[in-house]
Amino acid sequence: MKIGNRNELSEALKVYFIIGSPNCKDNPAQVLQEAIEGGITLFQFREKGTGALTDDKKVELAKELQKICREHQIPFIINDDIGLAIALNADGVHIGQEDEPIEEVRKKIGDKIIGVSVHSYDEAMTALEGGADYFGIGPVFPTKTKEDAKPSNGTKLIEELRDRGLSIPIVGIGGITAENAGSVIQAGADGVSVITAISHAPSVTVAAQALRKSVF
Ligand code: TZP
Ligand code: MG
Repeated sequence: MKIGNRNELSEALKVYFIIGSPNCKDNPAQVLQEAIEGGITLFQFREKGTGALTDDKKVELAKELQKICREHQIPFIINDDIGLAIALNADGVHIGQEDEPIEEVRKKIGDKIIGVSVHSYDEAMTALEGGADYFGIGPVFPTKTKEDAKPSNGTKLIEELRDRGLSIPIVGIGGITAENAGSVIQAGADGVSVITAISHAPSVTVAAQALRKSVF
C-alpha cells in the first residue's frame, strides 16, 4: 500500500486502529479482520505492555496482521521496532520521544511513513525538521491503555499547532471514542487513533463503523 502524498496520508489517518496481542480479548487477527470490515483506514502493530510477545512470536504475529492489511489495502505501520519494519517492508513506523532520533530512523527506512508522538510545540518543530510525515498527539482524553501515558491535555496542542500554521497531518490519541472523536477533528486533527474503543467493543465491526461515521 503506497501512500504518495500528504493528502493520501491525511485520508489514511482518519480511522487509525492500533493493537498488539495485549489489547485483544480475541485472537488479534480476528479483531483486525472485523475492524477492517467496519472501515478502519490504517493499522499500527504495537506489541507492548504486560504479556506482549517477543522475538519469533512477535514477528509471526506481525506477518499475519500485515498479510491481512495487504489483502485489504490497509497501510501497515509498526510501533517502535524499526528493524522489524525494515525486515517486513512495512509501510512505515511510529516512534516516540524515547525512541531513536528521527534523522537516524529516516536514514534507515528511506521514504516510508514516519509518525512521531509529540507533546509540545518544541517537540513538534524538532520532529518536523527531522522529516516527520505525521504527528500523534495525546493523550487527548484519559486512558488506561498506555501505562506510562502523560496526563491528558485535551485538544490544546492540536489547536496550537494549527493556529501556528503547521499543516502536517495529525492524529489525536488517547481515550477517543465515537462520541468524542468529532471534537478532535474539529480541533484540527486529520484523524483519530484508537485502541480499546474498537478492540474491547462488544462488536469490533460496529465500533469501527461508528468511529468512521464520526470522522467522515
Ligand atoms: N499513546 C497515547 S495514549 C495511548 C497511546 C498509545 C493509548 C490509547 O489507547 P486507547 O485505548 O485508545 O485510549
Ligand atoms: Mg515508542
